[in-house]
Amino acid sequence: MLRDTGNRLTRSHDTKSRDTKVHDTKPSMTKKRWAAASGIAAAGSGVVLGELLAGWVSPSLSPMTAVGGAVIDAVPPALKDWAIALFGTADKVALLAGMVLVIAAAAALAGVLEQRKRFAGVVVVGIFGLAGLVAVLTRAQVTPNAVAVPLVAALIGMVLLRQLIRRLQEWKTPAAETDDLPARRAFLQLFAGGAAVTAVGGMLAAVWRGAAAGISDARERLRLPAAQSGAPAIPADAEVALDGMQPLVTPNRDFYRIDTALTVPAIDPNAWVLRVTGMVEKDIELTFSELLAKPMTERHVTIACVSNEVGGDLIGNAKWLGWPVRELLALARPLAGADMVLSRSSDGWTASTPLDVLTDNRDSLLAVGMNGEPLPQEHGFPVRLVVPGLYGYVSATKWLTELKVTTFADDTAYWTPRGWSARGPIKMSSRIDVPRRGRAVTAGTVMFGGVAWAQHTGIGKVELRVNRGPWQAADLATAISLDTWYQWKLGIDLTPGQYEVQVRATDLTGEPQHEERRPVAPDGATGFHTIRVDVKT
Ligand SMILES: Nc1nc2c(c(=O)[nH]1)N[C@H]1C(S)=C(S)[C@@H](COP(=O)(O)O)O[C@H]1N2
Ligand SMILES: [Mo]
Repeated sequence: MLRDTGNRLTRSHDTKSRDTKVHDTKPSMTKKRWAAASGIAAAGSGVVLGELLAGWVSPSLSPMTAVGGAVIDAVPPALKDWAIALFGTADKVALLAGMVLVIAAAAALAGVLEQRKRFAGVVVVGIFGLAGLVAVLTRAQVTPNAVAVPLVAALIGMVLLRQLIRRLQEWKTPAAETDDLPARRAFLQLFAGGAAVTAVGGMLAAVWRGAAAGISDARERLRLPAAQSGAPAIPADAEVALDGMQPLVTPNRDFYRIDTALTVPAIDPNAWVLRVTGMVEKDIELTFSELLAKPMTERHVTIACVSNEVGGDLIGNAKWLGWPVRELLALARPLAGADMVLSRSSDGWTASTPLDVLTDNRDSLLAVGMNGEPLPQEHGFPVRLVVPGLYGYVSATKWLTELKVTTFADDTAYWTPRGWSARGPIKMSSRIDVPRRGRAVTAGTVMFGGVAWAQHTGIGKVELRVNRGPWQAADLATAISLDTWYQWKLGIDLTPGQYEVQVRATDLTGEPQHEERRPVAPDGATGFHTIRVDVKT
């Protein structure tokens, strides 16, 4: 009651009294600053409680991940390079931090506005809630629960902001010669509550997301079946003994990661189903336990990203365990005229893979295992596609949920309208890994080493040339298979000085690597990897 009166009394004076009052007995913070802080505590409470609520009622889609996902999808192709970096791992943290900063700034502004004009700040908070709602509605994982969350979050933020500012005004009335202690306490209590919810809840939400709601437990407990068709043994001479070489099989923790997922999808394997739909005689639904009961194949396959620059490291070789996709498609029986499979992940990302690549006798897998363990969550747990010979963006769908048999004429995958080719066979390439960048090299026989790949075709030879001189054949190690990279090495006698060294591969059909430098877009870079070597005495 008293507060109401105070509120009405003070409202008309608000605008004139918004800055420092020299006669305040507690001058530590001005009214304006308290208003800004109130905005942050109110909006922070809304956001954090929204994230926690989402963790409970809508684990696969929260307002923050929805907004982040919408931002990622909306990145214009012109900002492609930035986007590519973004789809790595570290910059996702940067995006989240950026979102938090923008929200905090807007919330502070909302607090100040609300203090000047009743409901002005509340409207700002409401607009942010609406933005969250729109973002959620654009996501593939949208459910009624997911839609409710930003509404609840916005309501919390709006009510809390109004209450905080009302109490602030009762405390810091322009007329007050001395501090009004009860009013001050009333404000500070609510403020401390909001700040505590934001801080503690924020940490809880972060931990919760990090633990991905128990999915990592399900993954730990999982026992993968043995392969009925095991991976051929790695030939003894497949690995070049040379200091500084990359391992022939890339450990999971070092495997490059590329995707548009702001937070790694957490999929309960017991709830997972794969749907085969579209131009098929028979729709199919496959559960995880049904999949694990199928005869498994294990193969080494080197997958690569179309965004890999010449000489880049967005490529890795792993031993994948899975059921051949062609077996599943054979059960569904694709209709005549179909020429593409649009694979879809739990978060709505899609890839367009030529149907024949999934039905020919190469080992395109519905993969559940990577180097002897269940797929790591960031590499697609519980099930992903692995297709020898195609770039990841047109084949390697992680967190797989649907295979739609269709045509290139009728359907378009995620990256196609964003400036990338609808089809993406991997281009042959080669890379020099030794001597490492910046490593001192002494005159004499200098050892060079690296990798070359032409998945599903195979490498015939690798050559080096110094200062554009004649090509010299390197020792090519034995392949694991045509679907993996090959290691190579070559010793070259060099006297002290500066040299330019280039590498070129030729595939098993005799086709040499293209010298012309082309950018990664729209369908993969070409050119020779070129390094400078500084030979010292
Ligand atoms: N769901 C989903 N799957 C995806 C992507 C994605 O953005 N979302 N990116 C693809 C791309 S561009 C590449 S190169 C590979 C990378 O697989 P990795 O992260 O396991 O190395 O995953 C593919 N699968
Ligand atoms: Mo990629």
